[in-house]
Amino acid sequence: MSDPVPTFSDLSDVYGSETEVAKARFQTLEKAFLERFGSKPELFARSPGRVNLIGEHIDYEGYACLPMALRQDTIVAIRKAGDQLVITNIKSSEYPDYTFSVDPSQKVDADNHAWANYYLAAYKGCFEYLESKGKAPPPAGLQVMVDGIVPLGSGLSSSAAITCSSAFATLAAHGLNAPQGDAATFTAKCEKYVGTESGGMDQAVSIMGKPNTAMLVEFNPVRATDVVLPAGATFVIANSLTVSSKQETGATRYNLRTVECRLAAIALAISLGQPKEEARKLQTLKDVEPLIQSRLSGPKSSISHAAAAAAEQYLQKEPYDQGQIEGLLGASLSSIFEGNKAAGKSIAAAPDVGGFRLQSRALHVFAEADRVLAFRDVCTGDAPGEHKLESLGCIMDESQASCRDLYHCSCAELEALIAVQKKAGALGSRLTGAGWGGCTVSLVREGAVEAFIRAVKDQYFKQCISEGKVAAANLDEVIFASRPASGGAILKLKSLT
Ligand code: NG1
Repeated sequence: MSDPVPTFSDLSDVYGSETEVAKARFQTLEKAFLERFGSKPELFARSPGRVNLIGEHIDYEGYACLPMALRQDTIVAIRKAGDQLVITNIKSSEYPDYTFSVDPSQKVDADNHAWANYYLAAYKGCFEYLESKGKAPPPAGLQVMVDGIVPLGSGLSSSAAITCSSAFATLAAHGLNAPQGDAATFTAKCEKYVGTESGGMDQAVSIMGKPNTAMLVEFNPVRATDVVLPAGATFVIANSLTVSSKQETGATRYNLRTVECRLAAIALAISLGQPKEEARKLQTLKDVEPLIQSRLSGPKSSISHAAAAAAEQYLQKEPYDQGQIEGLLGASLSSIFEGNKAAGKSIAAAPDVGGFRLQSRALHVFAEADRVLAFRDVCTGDAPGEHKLESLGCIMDESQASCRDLYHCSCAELEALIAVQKKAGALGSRLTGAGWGGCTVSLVREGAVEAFIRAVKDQYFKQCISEGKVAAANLDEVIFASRPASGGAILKLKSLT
């Protein structure tokens, strides 16, 4: 965690057996950069997407999750030149050029969902971090070209891939670097400039991911520990082909969940006897644990049961309206979330989706936090392999049921895909990432993967092809087996020829 983001001079250090494919991509990017800017880039940086195996919507509540880095990544080519930030994309017809001033204190216009906002957010985050360390260089013009292959809005964290790679490229272009732990912390903050009240799991695993191992990512401070997956376990990712953009739907979905969880934490703390003024300072459901702990006579392991029991006892099952919550908390919501524009939008939008559901959000978070540790314990335990696979599958299925019934972040397409996958032999199958669309992750026995993928293509994707949602030629991009891959890196390549 205190090691800097690694710098490599050879693509094989990052891409291993897939180096040739990666090399072709880097060559194309270098050529496009040369055509666009008249010079080759000085260096590249890359950071991958991730798949979360278990632990959904709990990172922003302070609880650990268990993701792994993917081979799909974002590459940023960069060069110091001129006196502006010129941000371009290799897919220039889909993603137009943007030009910004070099002033790191400029605001990101989060209401305008521009793709280049992610670069600008990373740029601001880098300077803020460097200033806090007294190491900020004078701002300089930068030419940037981005090439991302993590599917967007699909729960595989394309946003962390672009934010982290942009941050490394910016640091490296100024001859600087940062410890991985610091980079994970400041890039998580960057997403807030873009308008997402993100947790921190994605950036942590995008930066610290390693080949052949999933990671238990914990927070405050952010840290990652290897979790070796059982032999014979293959995780298959499948895209429901429904896109849910957090930037565009945040007010009623992702950001509203973060608001509901914080309100649930404050309401619980008050019910457990904490003075209102103090309770209103709490940020996460994990912050309520000491209060629950102090009332607990049994072992610490039963804390999540006690927390769930408290949520059932003290929070009403029906959604709250704003007036009810303000009465309970003894303050206006605008004062509790003062300065948080994203939360303000969610508070205004909550009546459109029936109000604030505090009990079910808290019940999901406490139980999901437990499932992460149970999943880790199965992986590291000494049960026979087959038994381990079945246990992991059950935990994943329980997580899905909770995401659907308590957190309300599934959708019809995800449910249909998961039903097909269970029928096709998945030991467990669940949405991954924020949900409301995007991808699923399924645990499949190694020897059964081919038949599984064939069955899902036939029973889910055939229909998508006929509806024009995907071309038959691209099916391998929407359903594929994944292995844990390398985390982020700076690439000062010897040669690309
Ligand atoms: P995705 O949907 O992959 O971007 C988001 C959050 C995570 C986490 C998950 C839900 C961002 C950048 N990422 O992931 O931090 O909260 O949802 O578990 O907002």
